[in-house]
Amino acid sequence: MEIGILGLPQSGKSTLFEIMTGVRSREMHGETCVRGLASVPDARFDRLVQIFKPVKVSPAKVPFSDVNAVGEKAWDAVRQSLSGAEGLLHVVDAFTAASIAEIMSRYRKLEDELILADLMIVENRLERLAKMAKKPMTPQDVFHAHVLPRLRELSLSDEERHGLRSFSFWTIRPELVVVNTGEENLSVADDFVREAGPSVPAIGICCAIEAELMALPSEERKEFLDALGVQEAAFGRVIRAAFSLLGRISYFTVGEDEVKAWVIPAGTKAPKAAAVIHNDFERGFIKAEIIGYEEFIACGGTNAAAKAAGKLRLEGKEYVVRDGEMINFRFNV
Ligand SMILES: Nc1nc2c(ncn2[C@@H]2O[C@H](COP(=O)(O)OP(=O)(O)O)[C@@H](O)[C@H]2O)c(=O)[nH]1
Ligand SMILES: [Mg+2]
Repeated sequence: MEIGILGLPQSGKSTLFEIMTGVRSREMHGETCVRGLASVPDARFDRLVQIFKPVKVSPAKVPFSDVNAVGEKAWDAVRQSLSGAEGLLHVVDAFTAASIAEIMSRYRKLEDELILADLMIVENRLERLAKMAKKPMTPQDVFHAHVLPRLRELSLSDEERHGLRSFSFWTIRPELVVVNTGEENLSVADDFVREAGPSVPAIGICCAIEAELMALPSEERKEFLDALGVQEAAFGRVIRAAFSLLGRISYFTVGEDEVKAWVIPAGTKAPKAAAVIHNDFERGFIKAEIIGYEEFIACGGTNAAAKAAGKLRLEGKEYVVRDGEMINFRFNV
């Protein structure tokens, strides 16, 4: 479920990547693509950690990739490094821009390149298909000939998306725009949202302030945020938005040994959700014992109290797991 970071040179990609993952991308000279994991901030998870005080704490994670490529071959490097990325984060430099028009034109410059890159692939493929028109087409050829000319207008099903996977198209992947604002000009992100319209998910952040924040010892971060008058760091919102952009949710397993958030696609049924922990959990699935997070807290934050209040449910194979549920799987192999 990797997310690739895209943007024009010097837009703040590596700065953002470093803040989110803690991996020092700019110090890794000679590495074209740097990968790192970002923890997804979740107040519910933090509360469960407070309650259970576990030995091990395992929040949900999202993998990000930062590409360090310059020069003529930069685009090829980006294309190759991010071919497997499921989603994209497009960082736009708004901290050196003089006007919203300039920000929009920077944003569109890269978007146009992405569209063009996809169109070239489409055209090559269609040309090849036209040449072999006299030969019998495979079902895949037929599918490509049908879908490729209409790529941008389509809302693709998962199956169709899968059938196009080998092309690594940019424009069919979910994308979140990160407007990297100046220290004095945070509201320019709202202007961007107004200009780009509701179909473009976007978040404003000032990477310079966030980098300063992360350079502080963790005890001092809270004071820094209080001084800014905000509850949490903005990069946390970026990670969360990226996480939901990919249609992921998390469920929790809790105990004194570990509190862990497990990541699954929204709409996953209980046995497949269990397989994320171990294949045996799916193979030998019997039931899922489930307590909703809100109900657990409302009952005072103990399993016994939730059980006594009748909040523990037993669900079977067809149950679709929901975000924030606390689950204990019963299985037998
Ligand atoms: N003033 C200011 N500078 C920034 C901000 N974000 C990044 N920079 C600076 O812009 C330069 C390019 O950043 P970098 O993350 O390396 O960009 P990349 O080429 O997209 O990876 C660095 O000198 C950063 O310190 C910001 O929000 N405000
Ligand atoms: Mg960089």
